Amino acid sequence: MSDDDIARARERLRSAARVVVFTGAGVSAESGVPTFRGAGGLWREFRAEDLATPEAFARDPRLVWEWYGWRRELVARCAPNAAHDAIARFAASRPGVTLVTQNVDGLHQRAARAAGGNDAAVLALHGTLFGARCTRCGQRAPHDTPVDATSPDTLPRCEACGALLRPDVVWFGETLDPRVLDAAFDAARSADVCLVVGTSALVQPAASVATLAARAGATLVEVNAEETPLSGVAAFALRGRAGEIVPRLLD
Ligand code: BJW
Ligand code: ZN
Repeated sequence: MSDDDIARARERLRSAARVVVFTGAGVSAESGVPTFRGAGGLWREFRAEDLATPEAFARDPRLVWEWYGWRRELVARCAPNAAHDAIARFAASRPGVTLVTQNVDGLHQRAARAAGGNDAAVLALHGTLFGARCTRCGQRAPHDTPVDATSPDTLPRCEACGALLRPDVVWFGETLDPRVLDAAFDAARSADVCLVVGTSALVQPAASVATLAARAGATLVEVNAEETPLSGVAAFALRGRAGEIVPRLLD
C-alpha cells in the first residue's frame, strides 16, 4: 500500500455521490473489543455452537446470558477509536453516506452522537448487545442493566408477557431483520463507492453488502489488517490498521 493508493482512494471517496461504509469487528479492535476470528478472536476461545445459536440459548439460557453480560461490560469500558470517529464525521458532514455494520458493540452509534450525526441511521445488521427481545411475544427493548445470570430464575423477563428475554442480536441460523437488510442492500446497489473496514467477509448474508455493491459497479475500497475474500475484487485493498488508514481516507 502506497501513499498514492491512499490518495487515489481518498479522491474517489471525496467525489462519490453515494457511499456505503460497511464495517466488521476489525474496526473496533483498536478500541479493545475482541474480534471473532483470527488471533485473540472470540471464536478461538468460545464455541459459537454453545453461545451464538438459538439452540444454545434454548439449552442453556443462563450460560448464554452470562457470556453476553461479560461482553456488555467489556464493551462499556471501551470507547470509539479514530476510525469510528472519522466515519462518523464523514457521515455527518455530507449527504449520501450509509453506514452498515455487523457490529453489536454500539461504538459507531456513540461516535455518531459525538459528531452530531444521526445514530439511528446506522444499519446494524446483527442487532445490539444493549438490547433484549422477548422469546415469546418478540417485544424489543433497550436493555443495558447488569444481568443476574447466577441462576435461570434470575434471568431478565418480558414486562408484557413474562417470558424469558434474550439478547437482541442475530445468531447463526437466524434471519436478519428484513427492513435493515433491505435498506443495506438498496444502499449497496446504488453506491458509487463501498468502503469495507475490518471484516473477514465470511458471514452471509452480511458480506453480500460488499459483493452486491461491487457487482452493481461500485468501487470497492477495503481496509483490513489481512487479506480477505474481497481483496481480489477491491480496486483498493489497503492493508493495515483501521484507526490509522480510515482517518487518512475520510478526514
Ligand atoms: C482489522 C483490525 C484492525 C482485525 N484494523 N482490520 C455454510 C455453512 C454453514 C452455515 C452457512 C454457510 N453459508 C452461510 C451460512 C450461514 C451463516 C454463515 O454465514 N456462516 C459462515 C460463517 C459460514 N449465516 C447465518 O447463519 C446468518 N443467517 C442466515 O444465513 O439466515 C438464513 C438462514 C436461516 C436458517 C438456516 C440457514 C440460513 C446469521 C449470521 C449471524 C452472525 N452472527 C454473529 C454474532 C452476532 C452476535 C454477537 O456478536 O454475539 O455476528 S457471528 C460474528 O461474525 C458476528 C459478526 O458480526 C460476524 C462477522 O464477523 P466480522 O465482523 O467479519 O469479524 P471477524 O472476526 O471475522 O473479522 C475481523 C476482521 O478484521 C479480520 O479480517 C481482521 O483481519 C480484521 N482486523 N484488526 C483493520 N485493527
Ligand atoms: Zn413477551
